[in-house]
Amino acid sequence: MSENQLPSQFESFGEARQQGFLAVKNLKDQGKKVAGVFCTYAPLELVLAAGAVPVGLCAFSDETIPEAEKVLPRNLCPLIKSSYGFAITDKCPYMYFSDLMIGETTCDGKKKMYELLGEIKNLHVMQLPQSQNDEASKELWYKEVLRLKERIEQDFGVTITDENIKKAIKIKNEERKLLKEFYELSKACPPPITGAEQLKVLYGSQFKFDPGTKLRDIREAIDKVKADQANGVENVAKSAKRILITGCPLAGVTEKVVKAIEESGGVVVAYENCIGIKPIENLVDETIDPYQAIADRYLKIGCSVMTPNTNRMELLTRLVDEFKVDGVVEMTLQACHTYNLETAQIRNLMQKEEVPFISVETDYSTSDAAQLKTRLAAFIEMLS
Ligand code: BJ8
Repeated sequence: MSENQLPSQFESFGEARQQGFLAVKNLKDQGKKVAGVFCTYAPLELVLAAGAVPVGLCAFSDETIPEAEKVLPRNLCPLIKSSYGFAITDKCPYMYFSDLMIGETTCDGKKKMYELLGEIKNLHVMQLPQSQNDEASKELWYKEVLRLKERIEQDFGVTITDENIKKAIKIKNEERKLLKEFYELSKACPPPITGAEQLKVLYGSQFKFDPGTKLRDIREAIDKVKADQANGVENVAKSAKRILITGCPLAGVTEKVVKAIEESGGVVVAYENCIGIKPIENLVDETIDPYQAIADRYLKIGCSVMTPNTNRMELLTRLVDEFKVDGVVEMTLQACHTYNLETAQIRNLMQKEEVPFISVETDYSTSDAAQLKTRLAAFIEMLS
C-alpha cells in the first residue's frame, strides 16, 4: 500500500468531524435548529425541509461506556452504551446542541435505551416496523414519517411546505448520487484509493453541513481520483485482495478492522453497512407524493432489525459481484443479537456465491486488537 500523503480533498473530510463541532455551534449562534440522529432510518429530508441541520450523534467511542454501565447492563452493544454515555456526560457537542433527537424502534437495546434517554433529552422515537414488504408495515411507516413532520414543525415552530420538502429531496438525492459515484470508483482493479480513504469521504461527508459545500467537496474528491487514474497513479498494489465489509456500523472499530485488513495485504473496496452503501443506496422518488416517497425509500434499508432481511442479502450479492470481491469480512458488535444471528445466513449465502467469508465479533476496546489482526491477516493470506 502506498505511503503517499492523502490528497487535501480527503483531509478536509477527515477534519470535517472535528470542525463540525465548531460549525454546529456557529449554526446555533445564527439561530439554526439542530436535529440529532442515531440511525440510517432517520428521514433527513424532513429536517432539511424545516430549515434545520441534521447531525449524526456520537456513538463510536468507549470513552463514555463506563459512565453508561452505571445505568445500563454491561452485556449490551457498545454502540448503545456509548450513545447513552455521551448523552449523560454531555461529552458530545452534537448531542449538547441538538434541539431534538430522532430515534427509531430498531433493536431491543436501542429502543429500551431511548426510554431512558427520553427522560433527559428532547427525543422523538419513530415506530419502525419490523418488516418491509407487507402493506400494514408500509402504512405504519408512512404515518410515522408524517408524525415526525408534525413533531419537527411543532418543536421548531415552522411549517414544512411542499416546496421545501421537494427541494430537500432533490438536495439529498444529489448528494447520494455523488457519493455513489465516489464509492463506485473502487470498482476499478486495482481500486484508485484505499478503503481508509474511501471511508474518510463517506463518513466525513456527514459532518459537512452546508449542502452546497458538501456537493462541491465530493465532486472535487471524485475529480481528483479520476485525474490521478488518468495520469496512471496507482495508490493500491495490484496484488491487494479485494475485501467487502458488512455488518454493524464500523466507526468505533475502523482502526481494528479496516487498518488491520489494509496492513495485511488487503484493500477494502466496498462497505455494505451504515457508513458505506446503506445511506446512499436508493433515491427518493421525485415524481410521487414526497412523504410517501420518503417512507418508501427509507423502509428499503436492509438492516438486521428487519425480518426477513432479504434486502441485505440482495444488496450483498450484487456488491460482491460488481466490486469483484475476493473475500467478505463481517464485523458484528458484541451483544448485537440481530446481526450476530444473521451471520449464519450471510455465511450460507457467501458459500453459495463461492466467496470466502469470515465473521469477527468485537467491541470498542483495544484489548482484542492484536488477536483480531492475526485472524484478519490469516484470512487474507488464505485468499492468495
Ligand atoms: S439501520 S445498523 S444504524 S439500526 S445498536 S442493531 S449494532 S445492537 S446500529 Fe444500526 Fe440503524 Fe440498523 Fe444501521 Fe446491533 Fe447495536 Fe442495535 Fe445497532
